[in-house]
Amino acid sequence: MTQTTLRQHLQSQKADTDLMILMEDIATACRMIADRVRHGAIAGVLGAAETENVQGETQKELDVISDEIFQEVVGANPTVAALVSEEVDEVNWRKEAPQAGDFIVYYDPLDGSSNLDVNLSVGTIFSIVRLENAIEPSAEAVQIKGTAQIAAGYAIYGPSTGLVITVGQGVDGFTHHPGSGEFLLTSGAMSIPPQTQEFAINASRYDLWDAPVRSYIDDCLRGADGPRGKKFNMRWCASMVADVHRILTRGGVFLYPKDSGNAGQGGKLRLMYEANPMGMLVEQARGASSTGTGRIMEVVPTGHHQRVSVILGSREEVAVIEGYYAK
Ligand code: P6P
Repeated sequence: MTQTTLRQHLQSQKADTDLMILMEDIATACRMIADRVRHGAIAGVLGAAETENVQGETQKELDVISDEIFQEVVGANPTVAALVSEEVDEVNWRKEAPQAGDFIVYYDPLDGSSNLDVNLSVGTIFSIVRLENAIEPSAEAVQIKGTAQIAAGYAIYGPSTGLVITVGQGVDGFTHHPGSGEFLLTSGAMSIPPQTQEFAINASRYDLWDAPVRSYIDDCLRGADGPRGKKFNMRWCASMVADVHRILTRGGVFLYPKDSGNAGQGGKLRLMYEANPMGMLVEQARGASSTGTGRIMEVVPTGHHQRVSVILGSREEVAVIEGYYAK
């Protein structure tokens, strides 16, 4: 087993020094979050905080703790101009006069936190954009298309603590080594098989789905004698990081489409710190990421908490689903 560390791997990819340092700081924040998550009930921080986030969701104690860790560790990096967090309404400007070359980091500090109380996998998702010019701090200034991302990734707090990243040269997976504290390269050049027989969707929303989604799932469930001519399996972790990690590891397709229950909000998952980073990772691993009618990373943001339909994974299966929308 090679012992390549995150830094050594980023050096081998000739990542820009400031970006490499930022990725190391994000990895440090994820290690600290993992430590808090792994103490679980013992630390007395499971359960709900007495607060709601901007999404109107009751915050878990660990949501708040994880966001604070990210702010303290990553926000201390002098090249970070702004932090955009799922847990915080306003943009967290770290500089009064952001310069060209500074970074904006969008993040969901603890995605899937409803799984914490039942000890299932959760994660941290991040997206990095680099400013090409000096800007004036404003809410609009962080509304940047996903195609501008220079890096993205997630930490997954599962049986082991993993870190999956891209700096635009493919996707690589690392595993936290408790002894050294390092993230060691364990899955180089992750690649999503183009075809799959496994879909991930919250099937309890069947009655809310638009016709294309319902038709697609109906046809998959008709199995080998149906129009798809093969049997499908279903998985749903209620943790995007866990579902996407499975897809990056063995293929599959993940759907959280806009439906009649969430259409007023534009969908469930957030564009800037869930759909865009996962979209970049999936595309860098030769998969596809779509709203059903277009590429996720081409969506022009109108707000840093906006929501969007998400269909991503094995590229040929995503194309099949886009075909249902096109009918
Ligand atoms: P549902 C977690 O709250 C999350 O944002 C994603 O991680 C996950 O895929 C989805 O929502 C789960 O949604 O409707 O199954 O609770």
